[in-house]
Amino acid sequence: MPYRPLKPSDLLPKGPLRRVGQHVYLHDSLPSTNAFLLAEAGSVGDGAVVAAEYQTAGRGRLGRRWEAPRGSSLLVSILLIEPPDSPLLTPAALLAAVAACEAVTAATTCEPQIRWPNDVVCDGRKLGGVLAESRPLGRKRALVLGIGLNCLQHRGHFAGDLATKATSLELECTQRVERGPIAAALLARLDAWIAEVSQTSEGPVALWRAWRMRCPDVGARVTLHHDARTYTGTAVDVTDEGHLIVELDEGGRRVFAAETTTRDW
Ligand code: BT5
Repeated sequence: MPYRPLKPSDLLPKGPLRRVGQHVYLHDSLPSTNAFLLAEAGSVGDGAVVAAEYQTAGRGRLGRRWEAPRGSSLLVSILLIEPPDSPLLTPAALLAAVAACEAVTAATTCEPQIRWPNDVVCDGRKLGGVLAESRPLGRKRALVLGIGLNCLQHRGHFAGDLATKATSLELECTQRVERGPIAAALLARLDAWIAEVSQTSEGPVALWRAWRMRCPDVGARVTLHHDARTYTGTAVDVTDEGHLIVELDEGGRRVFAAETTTRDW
């Protein structure tokens, strides 16, 4: 796939950032940008950003894989070193999904939505995914926000079940897709939300509102897998923690946690 390799200056927006992007590491290939920052959290410092053109073991949730041809995508992770009771820990994935939608909306002609829990979708197909992971780091926690956004893929790049369920900005946008401005917008929106949620009392509510505005799932039919069982029903609401409340076809309501539930397309 023809692509222009990303440069550190592509990733940083023109305006100043508060926290994100203190150090930017660009790799041609890594096992996983999230794994890199979790392993190096003690040495790379708060606000570090790592991006890779290719991942040999890109991670999804619950042990799944994230697949992207070399140079096709934005594969980016951000490290935040947080106190153990940080207000960023619970909404981290939600924050990254909102920032990814806002960045794509600002930098392209595509306006993605969020599909519960944190898929970034366009026209019902998956454009991107986010993975938030954390681990103890001394008395603090290393929180890593990882974002994968499909940018330059053509139809033939999506194999197997991705052929019908994935999409890219190249396929969705009317204009030429350049990864640099999207990456810069992504870091700017992450930086803004991180400051708002961690420093203002209204931040978490504002983030939650932005997430709901982009998530049309209330009222949608859903098939969910949890604890080796399949559930079907209608989504009726989302809790403050981001869990999905479902009116089950078998009767009754049940709350499904984002971290332990998978959803059929
Ligand atoms: C996610 O997991 O959607 C989170 C993906 C996060 C990837 C980023 S890339 C940078 C950072 N470093 C990492 O190692 N990871 C993060 P989940 O909801 O579990 O979805 C995974 C599922 O999405 C897979 O099982 C496939 O079905 C599908 N999938 C894999 N690659 C895809 C792609 N490029 N586009 C669309 N769907 C994909």
